[in-house]
Amino acid sequence: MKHYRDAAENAARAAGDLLRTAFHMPRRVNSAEAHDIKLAIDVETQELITRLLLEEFPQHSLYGEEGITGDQSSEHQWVVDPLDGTVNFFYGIPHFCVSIALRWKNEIIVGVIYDPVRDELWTGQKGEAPTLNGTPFRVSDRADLAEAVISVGLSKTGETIRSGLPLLQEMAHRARKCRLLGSAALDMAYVACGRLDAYIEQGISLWDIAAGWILIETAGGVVDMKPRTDMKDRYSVIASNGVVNLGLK
Ligand code: LIP
Repeated sequence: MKHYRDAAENAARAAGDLLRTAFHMPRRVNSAEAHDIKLAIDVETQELITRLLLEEFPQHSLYGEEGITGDQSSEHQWVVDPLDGTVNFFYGIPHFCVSIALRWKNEIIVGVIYDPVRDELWTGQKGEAPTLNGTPFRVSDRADLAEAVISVGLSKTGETIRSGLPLLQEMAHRARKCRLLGSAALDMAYVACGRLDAYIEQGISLWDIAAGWILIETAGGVVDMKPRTDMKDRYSVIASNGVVNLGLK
């Protein structure tokens, strides 16, 4: 397991170095929609991660936001978002990250999230306390929603915005504060280390939340992921410290 974790950390740091440099350079846009932008750097970063991980583990496969590599039925599958928070990156908002998880027989066993701007590396593995830059952490213990800070994501489509806004309105009235930070993976990492008490989003992809899932679970929190029946390969996620009373039906 340590071998997998070290490889994920090395790949995340290498990808982070590429993104940190590219952040100060002109953006090359591959496509732009009403609520989403795809950049060339997303693809280049996933190519780097794929090369580093699959050179070390040729039997493994990779499932990423920018495409898949290898036999997806292989026992070991890397689940990767090379640049989470692409719209933030495009607009020069320094809140984005690299997210890398390893799934073994359908169970996430390793997760790494790296914020190259703040040089913050979250690492989690099954059966161990997770760490932030080497220091162990736990979720918060705030149970009262009125004292909680919640992040809500609205994802990328009119449908997810329509279904997310009522939730955002409800949480804005009931929680101390609500945030829309624009990076699901960093939202998950922030819940895991107690900076946020919960994160909610409808219509999110597995690569956005896979690494964060094991960080939160090993830090004592709870992640409720439900596949959306109306959207292919999309999930509704409620991630929390496990004690905050969100009162959601
Ligand atoms: C983003 C997520 C965010 C969500 C955005 C988008 P990307 O991922 O991190 O939570 O609201 O719509 O899905 O596209 O930057 O990898």
